[in-house]
Amino acid sequence: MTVRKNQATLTVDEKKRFVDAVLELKRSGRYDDFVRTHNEFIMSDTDTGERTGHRSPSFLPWHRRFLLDFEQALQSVDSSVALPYWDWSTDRTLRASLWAPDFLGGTGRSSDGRVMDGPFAASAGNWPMNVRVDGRTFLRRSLGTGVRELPTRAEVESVLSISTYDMEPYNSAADGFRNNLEGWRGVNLHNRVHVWVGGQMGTGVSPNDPVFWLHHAYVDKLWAEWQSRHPDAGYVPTGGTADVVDLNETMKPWNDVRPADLLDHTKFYTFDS
Ligand SMILES: [Cu+2]
Repeated sequence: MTVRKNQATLTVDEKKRFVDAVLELKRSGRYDDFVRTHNEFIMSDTDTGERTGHRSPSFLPWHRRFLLDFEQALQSVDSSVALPYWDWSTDRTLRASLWAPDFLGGTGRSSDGRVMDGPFAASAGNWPMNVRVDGRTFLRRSLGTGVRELPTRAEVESVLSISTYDMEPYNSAADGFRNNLEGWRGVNLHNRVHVWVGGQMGTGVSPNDPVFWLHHAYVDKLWAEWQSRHPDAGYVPTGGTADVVDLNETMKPWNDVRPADLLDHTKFYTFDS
């Protein structure tokens, strides 16, 4: 059974195996398929039309399935690897071991945002930006400049306390847990982390930065924490909603999985705590 661990607790060997598996997916071309898929959904999910991956109730189950696909791809390279999560409410500075050269590398240089160290630095030669929204072919970050502060634990708690999963109009204007976690409303958790990292993470091709997976693994964990705090609250809507994925409707691009199939993460993995 896969156990997803806090990235701060990984051993040197676990970090190396994770990085090596990611680099192998990149080398084989499989990694860029994930970047492409994510960008296609970012570009097509709209508040007034069909919406599946983002700004909609299915934001959470869609990313859960997307991460499962990626984790299974990693495990096809090295069966010992699981996705780690980044608790950005705790590991909230540039000094976090997450950004060390033996893991994801640090922030970009000020002139052009280019990441200069770690296994994903352009200079290492293993991380070309093939799926991109502009001409720049190197991984970029500007940690803590687009927005100064990552969310605090108190802000996370305030969102976990919201007892309704989602609300009409089921888009970026909605109240409820999902939209406050996604960040279009309220204290802004998930969206703010993308902006805090900057570079490709602030764009539709955000999976170009491997921190995407660690960020979303923590967002996914917060969904699980919300479920255990609100055992009587469930995914909504439950049927007949235009442009929105109802509980028992299948989701694109897979077309064989429904939110209902993804509510219980313990069918697929557990967390270290
Ligand atoms: Cu995201």
